[in-house]
Amino acid sequence: MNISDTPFLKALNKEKLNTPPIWYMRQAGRYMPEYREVRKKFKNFLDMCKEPDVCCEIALQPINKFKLDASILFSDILTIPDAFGLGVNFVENEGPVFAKPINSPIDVSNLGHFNPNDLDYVYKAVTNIKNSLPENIPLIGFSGSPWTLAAYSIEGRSSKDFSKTLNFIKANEIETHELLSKYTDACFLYLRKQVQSGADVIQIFDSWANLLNKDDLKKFSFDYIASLISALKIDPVTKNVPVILFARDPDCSSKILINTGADCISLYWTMNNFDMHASKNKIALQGNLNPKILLENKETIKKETFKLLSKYKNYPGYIFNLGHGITPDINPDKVKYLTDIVREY
Ligand code: 1CP
Repeated sequence: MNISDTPFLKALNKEKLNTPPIWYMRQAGRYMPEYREVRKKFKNFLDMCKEPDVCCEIALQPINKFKLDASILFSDILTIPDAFGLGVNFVENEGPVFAKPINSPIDVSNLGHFNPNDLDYVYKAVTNIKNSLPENIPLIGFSGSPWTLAAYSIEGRSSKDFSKTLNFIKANEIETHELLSKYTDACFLYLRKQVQSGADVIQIFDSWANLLNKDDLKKFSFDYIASLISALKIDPVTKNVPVILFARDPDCSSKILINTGADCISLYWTMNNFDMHASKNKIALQGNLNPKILLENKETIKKETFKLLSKYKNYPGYIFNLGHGITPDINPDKVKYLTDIVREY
């Protein structure tokens, strides 16, 4: 079977399908008892990501359980800052904590050189997952966007408002651009290796796009995403690999998203006014059910899902997904129910 004949790749190629392909952001994760069972064996989450066989086992859990149309590499976006030597640890109930965050402009100039081979454990996971998947299930590789990686690296942890980061970029614009350029080059090399190892599609996560106003969003995030995508589109290894861009609630017009060069936009659940006329036949769309709907009863889930499906049913190139990741408080039975009703619609 040629991977381009699968529903997921057809949708990314802007084909209209009767039933949309389905996958979920964070489809492998804490909401699954099978995942929690494996997770128990590791103190630091990143140590688990460094075990390709474990990543493979976890990536396949939701595929086997829900028969989804695409698999996603099991890893994290913070592998790149870790490879730059910033020392990423995942602390229980706190999330990521950096041992050596970017505190001053000098830290940017002192940042080491990125060696893509330091992330061999990720490429091994890609190959293992690809070899274990049924041949008709495409595999998504991913990276964070340069901006989102920079935000974690400066903040040194997760945060509601990333105030340290926003102060830093205002005070140190030149060094911020230096950091973003280094991360853009690293993302390119990293994604290229993932494709060489078996990834069929790429997704870029700009999870902290919402921190920036219109002008800064272009300057600090989307210009770098556009240059990353254009590098992927001219490289012989990656040029035919579709790129999906997820940006959380960005302060920009639909046109700006369309013009990033991505093949598909993954819509955050609040992005209900996206200009589908402007994107039609140019770009595929993915999304965007509010993940919190999965906490409601089945009747509500069905009503909201059918409303969404009717909105996108004539759109050429539509992929069913949530507007952001599945949260740990969601019951897996609801994920099964959701998947079944999308196929039944
Ligand atoms: O303790 C645990 O079990 C760790 C929980 C967890 C999981 C399951 C983390 C920590 N990362 C992941 C896996 C993961 N992360 C995947 C693969 C799983 C899948 O989709 O099936 C992916 C694609 C990511 C990417 C990722 N990591 C993003 C981008 C996606 C998004 O949700 O916006 C981000 C922002 C991260 C950072 C991260 N990783 C983990 C935590 C706790 C955080 C911090 C989140 C925050 O800042 O609030």
